[in-house]
Amino acid sequence: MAGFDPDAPAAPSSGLFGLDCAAADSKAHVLGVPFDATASFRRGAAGAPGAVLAASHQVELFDLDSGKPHERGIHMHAVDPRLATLNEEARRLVDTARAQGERAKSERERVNAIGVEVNHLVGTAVEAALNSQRLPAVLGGDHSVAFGAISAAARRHTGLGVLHFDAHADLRPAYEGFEWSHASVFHNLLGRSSDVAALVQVGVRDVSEGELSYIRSSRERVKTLFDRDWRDAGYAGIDRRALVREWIARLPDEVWISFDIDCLDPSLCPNTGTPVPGGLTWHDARLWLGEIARSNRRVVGVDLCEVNPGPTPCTSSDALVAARLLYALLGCALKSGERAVERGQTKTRQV
Ligand SMILES: [Mn+2]
Repeated sequence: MAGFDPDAPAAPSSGLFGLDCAAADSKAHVLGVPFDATASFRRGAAGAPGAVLAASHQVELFDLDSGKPHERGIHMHAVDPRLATLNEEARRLVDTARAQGERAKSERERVNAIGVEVNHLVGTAVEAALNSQRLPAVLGGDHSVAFGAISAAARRHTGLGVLHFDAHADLRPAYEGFEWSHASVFHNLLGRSSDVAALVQVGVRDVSEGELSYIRSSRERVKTLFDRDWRDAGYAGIDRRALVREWIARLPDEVWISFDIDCLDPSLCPNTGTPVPGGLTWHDARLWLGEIARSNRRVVGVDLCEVNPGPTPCTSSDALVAARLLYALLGCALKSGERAVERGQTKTRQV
């Protein structure tokens, strides 16, 4: 972008982070997915792509941890209008199904079919980004939208690891009868994609007994660092940077980062759909991302989900924190990619 001044205020009509990078000139491709129909406590994450775009104009482009990720080019694609249409339809059907209970069989079936279509749309977009050697970054929506994205990445990067930040384990077989619920995303992924080798979870503090036994019987395919253990490590004076490195070492070489913003302390995301007290501080999250960037892992894609800008986005911190987190995620992923190139890590299967 000739004449672009990264220190100047963002122009109101500019793109994500105040940039105006064409897709062809951008290493990172951000895909907004405004879908939140199965949110079980409160909806609103469908508003995240728009609200995060607006808030991103306040993000400083120079980052003390990751440098100048914007120089690699960051482009946000126009949102596919079909996604908004599907979300409206699914929201209505979910409301009917909740009101009618068991009787609403056809409504549940249609919601499940919509989930399949959302998975397909997201998967196709992520595949296109990966095929052109771009870094895909999915901005939800609720966490269900990560399924299509990670499945597509795992087809290309067999043996993929997922680093999953969340207050919840998201390992339920289905939730409220909805097969593609946000609460089931990793159950669906591990059950249907043998290309995903490992799931490492961080920040989990709400887990059902069924999910716990799923983790325990997964033969180490799922490894969960519970928030309680993270907290206790802090109280015990354990070097948490070393702990982070130890957990990152459990991941394979190629990694997708799936970040549910409710992993963070709810004071940072008060409007998120299913907030749980506790969680990572902002600095904890930056520590994890910094260590990933420095490790010999290559981040092949990221998603950021469950950002709910709230009824008055301008007076709430949700979208602003999310915009900064998205920039940190992109910085981490781009840095890890540069380091992989320096090492000559070319395991990527080309198609
Ligand atoms: Mn969650």
